[in-house]
Amino acid sequence: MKWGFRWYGEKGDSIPLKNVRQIPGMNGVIGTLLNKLPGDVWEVHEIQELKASIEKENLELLGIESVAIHDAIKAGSSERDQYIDHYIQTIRNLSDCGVHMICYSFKPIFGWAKTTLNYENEDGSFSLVYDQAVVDDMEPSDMYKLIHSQSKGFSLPGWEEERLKKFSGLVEMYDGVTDEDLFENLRYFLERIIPVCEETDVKMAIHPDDPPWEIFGFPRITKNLADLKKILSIVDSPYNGITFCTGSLGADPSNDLVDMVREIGHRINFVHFRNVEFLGERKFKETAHLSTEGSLDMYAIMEALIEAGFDGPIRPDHGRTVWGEVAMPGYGLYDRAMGISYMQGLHEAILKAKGQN
Ligand SMILES: [Mn+2]
Repeated sequence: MKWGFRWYGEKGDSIPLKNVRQIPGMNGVIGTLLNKLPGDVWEVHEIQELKASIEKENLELLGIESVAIHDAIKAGSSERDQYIDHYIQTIRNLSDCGVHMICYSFKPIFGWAKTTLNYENEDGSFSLVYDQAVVDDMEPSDMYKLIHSQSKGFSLPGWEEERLKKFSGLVEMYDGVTDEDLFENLRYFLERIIPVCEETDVKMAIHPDDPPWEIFGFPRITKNLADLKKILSIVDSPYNGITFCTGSLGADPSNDLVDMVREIGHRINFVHFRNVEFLGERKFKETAHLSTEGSLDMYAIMEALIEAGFDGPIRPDHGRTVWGEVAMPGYGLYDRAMGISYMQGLHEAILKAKGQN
């Protein structure tokens, strides 16, 4: 496995790379170009600049999170071919720069949602919480206001001001788009890009829904094992893979994560490792990474990933905010650093118990 950390770039992240580098055993970061809007081509010189800034600190650019998909592609509107061409050019440019993994999602309007970004735990740390009962009393546009009001001035991925301005137009664009339509639009996209990914050795990794159920009546097609298997069957290629996000999929107790890894582990191209605690029906809190802190068995998930032969990038997903750190909610340094050390500990112990290292 390649141990990574999500990093938003010198201008977008509160955490300097030298601090990431000081976490033991780090291989690299999963980077992004924050100035890119969905549909833009990522130019070679821009990718090179990002890559050089990371390699300067002796870290590797392990992949991109995310190259966002233009809404014309997701909604299946008439301009989609032009944006698919742009996406293909970005895949080629990333490959030319030696970047071989792209995380993306295929969700209309909301990439992820939470109802509290700064929930205070009894130990004084802060967590992200989702409560369906709160969402049931909201209009979709209220979710933007809520996230912005709690983001502490950071621009949160998927909740950019740009998209907020276009919100009513987006709602109109997806009017009448069913789950099946969204899936067919994903098929159209994957059938065109995966041959290019095979040619250029760039692995795609679709991120699941967070939370993994329908919200505000918008279609959602990445919620569970059946959904993911259906997506993997569109193009049966290792380049058409998934981001196995334990905290997203694991928020639904009916998703058996270990079973999922056994079934589709050979198609996992990227892992987000995060624990959640079930607080009630469709209500959960993001916790520290340890099994003892949440509802998921992180040991069993790590063991399943090892048994599946997973050797791609893995990173700690959202952490709590601890020790008074001022950071983007979910993306502080300290709790994610503790998280990755725990992940590495699990990994070493499991391999040694198997006599493999
Ligand atoms: Mn994730």
